[in-house]
Amino acid sequence: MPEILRTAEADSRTDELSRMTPAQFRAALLHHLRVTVGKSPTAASRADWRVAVSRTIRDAAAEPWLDSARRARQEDRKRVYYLSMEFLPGRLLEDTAINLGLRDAAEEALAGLGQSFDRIADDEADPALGNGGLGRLAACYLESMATLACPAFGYGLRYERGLFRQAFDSGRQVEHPESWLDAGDPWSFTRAETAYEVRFGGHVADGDAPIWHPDARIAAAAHDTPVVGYGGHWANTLRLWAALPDAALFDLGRFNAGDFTGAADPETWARTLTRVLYPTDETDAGKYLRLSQEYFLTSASVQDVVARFLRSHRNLRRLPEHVAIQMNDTHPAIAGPELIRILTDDHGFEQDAAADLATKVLGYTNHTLLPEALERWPVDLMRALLPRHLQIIERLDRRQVEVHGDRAAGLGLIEHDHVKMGDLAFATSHRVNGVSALHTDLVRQNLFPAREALSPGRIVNVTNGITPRRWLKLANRPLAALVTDTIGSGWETDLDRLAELEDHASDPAFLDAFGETKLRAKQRLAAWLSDEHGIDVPLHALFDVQVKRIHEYKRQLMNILWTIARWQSIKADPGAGWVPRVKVFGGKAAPSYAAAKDIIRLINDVAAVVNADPATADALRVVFPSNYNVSMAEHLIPAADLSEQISTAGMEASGTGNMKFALNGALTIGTLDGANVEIRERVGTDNFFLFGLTADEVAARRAQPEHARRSIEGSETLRGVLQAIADGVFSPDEPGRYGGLVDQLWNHDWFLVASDFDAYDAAQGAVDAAYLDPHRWQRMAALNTARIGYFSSDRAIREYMSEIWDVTPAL
Ligand code: 26Q
Repeated sequence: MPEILRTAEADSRTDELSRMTPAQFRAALLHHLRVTVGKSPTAASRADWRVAVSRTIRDAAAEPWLDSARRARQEDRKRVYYLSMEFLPGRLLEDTAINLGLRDAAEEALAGLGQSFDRIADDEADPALGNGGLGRLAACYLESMATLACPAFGYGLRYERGLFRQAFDSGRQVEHPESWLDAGDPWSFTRAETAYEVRFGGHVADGDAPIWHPDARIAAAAHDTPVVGYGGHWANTLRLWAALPDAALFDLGRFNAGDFTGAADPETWARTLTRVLYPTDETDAGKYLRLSQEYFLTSASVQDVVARFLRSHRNLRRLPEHVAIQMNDTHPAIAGPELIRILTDDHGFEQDAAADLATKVLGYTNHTLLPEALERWPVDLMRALLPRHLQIIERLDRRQVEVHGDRAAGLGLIEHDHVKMGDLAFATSHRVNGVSALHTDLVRQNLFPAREALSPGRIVNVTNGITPRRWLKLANRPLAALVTDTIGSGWETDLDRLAELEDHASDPAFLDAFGETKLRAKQRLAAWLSDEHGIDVPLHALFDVQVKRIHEYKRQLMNILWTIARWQSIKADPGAGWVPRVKVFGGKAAPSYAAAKDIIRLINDVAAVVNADPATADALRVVFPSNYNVSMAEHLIPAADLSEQISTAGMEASGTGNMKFALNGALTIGTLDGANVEIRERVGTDNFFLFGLTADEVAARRAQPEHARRSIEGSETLRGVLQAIADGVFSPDEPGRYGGLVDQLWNHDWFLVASDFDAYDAAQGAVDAAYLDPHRWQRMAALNTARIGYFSSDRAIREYMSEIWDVTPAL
C-alpha cells in the first residue's frame, strides 16, 4: 500500500475507535453469538456471525435512536414524514457501522476471532424494495436527514419480495423471485402495538355527514429500522408497513361449510398487499392491487402521523406547525384525500378547512415529465376501492373550478373518467418540486402551466443529491483515504470541502496517487467480477460504464451500437493504436417491457461475439453482469473511468448515478439532460464530454419527417452497424432476431438514437484522446471529484428543510 494511503487509514481509525474498543466489540459480539444466535464460535456459520455482528451494531444504534426520539418529543420538534412506495437502502451492516464509528473496531474484533469483516458484510442480502432512482434517492435522503438531525420518519411498505433477481438465459433476461427476508432481518423491530386498520371498498351513506361503510379491513403492522446519521449523533426511523394476516380474516364459517380454500380468500388477499413490489418504473395504470398498495401505505402512515400528533397535542389546526409530509412522486398522492377524510369524518372539520390544512402539511416531488407516465386512476376503480376518497376528490375538483373558473383551463382533477394524480398532488400541496433545474423548468412549462400561473412560487427546484458516506467513504476506501490524507477529515459532512483538492490538481504526486486509487478500485472490481460472475477484465483498459434501469430513453441501445462500430473499426484497422476499453452494462428491464428486453438481449449477443474475437480481444471487451443492484453499484462506480449519461435530452428528470460517478473521479460523456446540465457547469465544461441535441432541439427534430432515415443515410458508421445487425452477425442462429429493432430505428426512432449517433461517436473520440495523456485525464478526473460537493444529499435536504418543510435541525 502506498504510504500516503496507509497514514490516512490509520488516522480515520483513531477517531472512529473512540466509541467502542475492539475488545468491547468482541465481548458484545460473542455475547450475541451465544444468546441471540445460540451458537459457539466454532460452530457459527458466516450467516451466524453476520447476525451477531448486526445485533451488536444495532445495540449501539439504540442509544442515539431512543435519545433522538425523546429529544424530538421533549422539544416538541416539527417532524418530517417521507412517504415512498420504494426504498433502496442497500446493505446496512457496514453503513451503520461507519456512521456509528464502529467499523474498524468491528473489523479488528472479527480479525481476532479469525473472521473477515468484508466476507461477513458481504453475506447480507441487499433489500431491493425499489426499482431504481426514486427508491435510492429516498434512502440517501433518510441518511442525510439523520446526519443533519432533521427529525423524520421514512414510511414505506415491507414487501416480502423485492425487485426480481435478474438472470440471463442465452442472453435473455429471466426474472426470479427475490426473497431478502429468507436470510433474516436482524435490523428491524416489529411493533405489534403499532398497527392500524386500513379499510377498502363498500359504500358511503350520505346523511347529514357522510359515513363510509367499507367491506374489507386489513391491519398494517409497523416494522422499524433505525437510520443512524454520520457521527452517531442522531437517528431516525424507517417504518415499513406489513399487511397483517389477521386471524379474524379467516372465514371459519366457510371453512366449516367445507370451502377450505375459499375460507382463506380474505386472508390471502390481505397478504398479497405487501407480497411483492411492482417491478416497473412506469405507471401500470388501472391495476387494482397497485392502487390498494398505494392506499395501504398512505392510510397507515397518515393515521400514524395524526395519532402521533394527538399524543402530545389537542388542536389539529396546529398540525402544519408540527408536521410536514412529503410525497415521493404521486404514488402516495391519496395522502391529501386521506388526511381530509380523517379531519372531516373523525374530527368534525368542514372539508374546505380540512383541505386548507392538508395543503399546508403536504409537499409533492415530481420525478417524471412524460404525460403518459403520470398516474391516472379510472374513476370506477376509485369508486370501487375508495368511495369516500372519490367523493372528497370530486368536491376538491368542483371547488377548484369554482375558485379558479374554467375547467377548460386544465385545472380539473378528473378528466376522461380518470383521476389525475399529479394534479391532485399539486392541488393538495403547498410546494411542488422538480429534481433538477432543467426538469423543474419543464415541469413549470409543460406539465402544470395553468397551475403555475395561478400559484406562482408553488413550484420550486431541489436538485437531487447523494450521500457521500455510502458513495465515497463506504464504496471507495482508497479514494476516501486519499481525500482525508490530502485535506483532512470533515468532508464527510461538508462535501464542499472537496474543493480544497483543487490546490493539488496540478501536483503530479497527487495525480499519481489519484490514479492509484482508481487502479485499486479496478482490482477490487475485477476480483469480484471474476468470483461472482466468472468474467475477466483487463486492468489497464478504460472502464466505460452505463448502469441504470434499461429504458429506451436512457439509450443503452446507442451505447451498444457504438460498441459495434468500435469493434468494426478495430477489425478494419487493428494497428491504429486503439485505447483499450471495457464496456460495462448493468440494469434490469421491467418484465413486460419488450423493447427494453430486446436491448438486453442484443447487448449480451454482442458481448458473446466480441469477447470471442481474438482479433479485438486486447482492445475491446463487453461485460454485462446480471442483477444490477445497490451492492453492485458500490463495486462498479469507484472503478469507472467513464460514466455514460446519454439519455435523450428532456427525458431524464435528474439522474443520480451521474453524481456518484463524478464523485468517484469518473468523467462523464453525456447530453444536456437532467442534472447533467448542472454537473457540467460545476465540474467545468472542459472536464465533461458533451454531445447531442438539446431538449428544445429534440422537440424540433421529432417534428421533421423522415429524420431517422436521413440521419442514418448520412452516417456511414451507423449504416455499417445496422447492416451487421440486420445480417445476423450477432444472432447467427436467428438472423432476423433484431429485424424489428433495426426497422424501428430507420422508420421511427422516437428517442433520436440516429440523430445523436455521430455526435456521440465524436465525443467518444475526444474521450480516447484525453485518455492517451494520463496526467491530463487524472487532472480532469480529480477536478470532477473536487467540484462535485454541491451534489451531496445534505445540501438537498437542507433545501427541503428550509424551502419546503420549514424544519430546523435538532442539534
Ligand atoms: C407507478 C405506478 C404503477 C407502478 C409503478 C409506478 C412507478 C414506480 C417507480 C413509477 C415510477 C417509478 C420510479 C421512477 C424513478 O425512479 N424516477 C427517477 O427518479 C430519480 C430520482 O429523482 C431521477 O434521478 C430519475 O431521473 C428518474 O427517472
